[in-house]
Amino acid sequence: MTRRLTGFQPTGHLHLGNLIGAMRPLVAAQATPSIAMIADLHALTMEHDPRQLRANTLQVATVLIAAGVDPQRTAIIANSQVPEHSELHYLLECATGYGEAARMIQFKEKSAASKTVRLSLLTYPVLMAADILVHDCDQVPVGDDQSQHLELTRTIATRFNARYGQTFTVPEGIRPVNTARIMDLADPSRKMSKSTPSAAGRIGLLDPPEVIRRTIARAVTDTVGVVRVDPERQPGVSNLLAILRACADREPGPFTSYGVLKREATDAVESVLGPIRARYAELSEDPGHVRKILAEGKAWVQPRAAETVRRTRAALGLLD
Ligand code: AQP
Repeated sequence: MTRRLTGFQPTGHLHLGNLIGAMRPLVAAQATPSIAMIADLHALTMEHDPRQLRANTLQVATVLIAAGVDPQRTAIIANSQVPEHSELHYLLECATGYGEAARMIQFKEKSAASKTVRLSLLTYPVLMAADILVHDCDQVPVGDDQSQHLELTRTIATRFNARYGQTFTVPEGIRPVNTARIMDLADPSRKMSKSTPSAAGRIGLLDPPEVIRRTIARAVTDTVGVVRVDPERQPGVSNLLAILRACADREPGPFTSYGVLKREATDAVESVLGPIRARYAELSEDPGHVRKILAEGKAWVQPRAAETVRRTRAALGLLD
C-alpha cells in the first residue's frame, strides 16, 4: 500500500512556498495514506531557542490543520514525540559511512556558513532516512534540495536489506504535480525560505493583509516592462506570475503594467491566506486541541514504527 511522508521543519514561520510546494499537494493527495511530520528533531541541528522551538512546533501543527490537512486522514506528528525515530536513527548510523554523510551538499553549505557545527548536522540525513523508513513509506515528495538526502535514504535501505536481510521498504521520490518553487520576493535568485534573516522576500502564511500588500508591492521586478514567464531574464516577474497562477481561481491578466500584476497577485494571495488565518485564529483558542491531535497522530503511527524498529534490531543481532 502506498504511504507518503511530508516533513516540515519548525525553524520559523511557514511561508507561501511551503504552502504551494508542500502543504497543498499534501492536502490534495489525502486519499493516499500520508504522514505530515514536523521535524522538530531536525531543528536541533542548528543554533535554536528552546522556547521558540516549542512555539514553532505547535504553530506548524496548527497551520497545517488550518490549511486543510485533515488529521482524520493524515497523521500529524512531531518526530521527537515518536521515539522510534531516534532509535532507528542510531541503528542506521551504524549502517552509514562517515564519508556518505560528509559529502551531502547541504551539510557542506550549512557547516561552511556556521562558526560551530553540531554533530547532528552531519547526521541530519540519517535522521531523515529514519523518519521515512520507520513508517515503511514508499513515496516521499521531494524538492531539488532534498533529493540528495532521499538518494542516501535509498542507498542505506538497499544496502541494509542486502547485508542483513529484507527489513526496509525502499522509498521513491515523487514530484507533486502543479507545484512551483517559490522564490524570495526581494532576491528572486534564491528560494523563499523560513530562515532567511530578512522577511522582505517572504510571505508568511499568517501575515496580515497589510503586510502581504506591502511585501508584494516592494517585490523586485525589472526594467523590461513586459509581464511574461522568463525566469532567466525576469526572475521577479516570473515568480509573481507563478504565485498568482498558484493562488488565483481564474486565468489572470491581461496585465497592462507590473502594478496590475502586483495588485492581482496581492488579491489572489489574500484570497488563499485569509481563510487559513481565520481558521488558525479559531484553532488557537484551544491549544489543547492541537496537542491532542499530535498525541492521536503518534498513537496512530507508533505500532508500525515499533514493528520496524523491532525488525531492524533483530536483523542487526540485538536482543529483544
Ligand atoms: N520556496 C519554496 N517553494 C516551494 N516549496 C518549498 N518548500 C520550502 N520552501 C519552498 C517545501 O516546503 C516543505 C517544507 O520545507 P522544510 O520545512 O523542510 O524546509 P526547507 O525545505 O528547508 O524550507 P525552508 O522554508 O527554506 O526552511 P529553512 O529555512 O528552515 O531551511 C518541503 O517539502 C519543501 O520542499
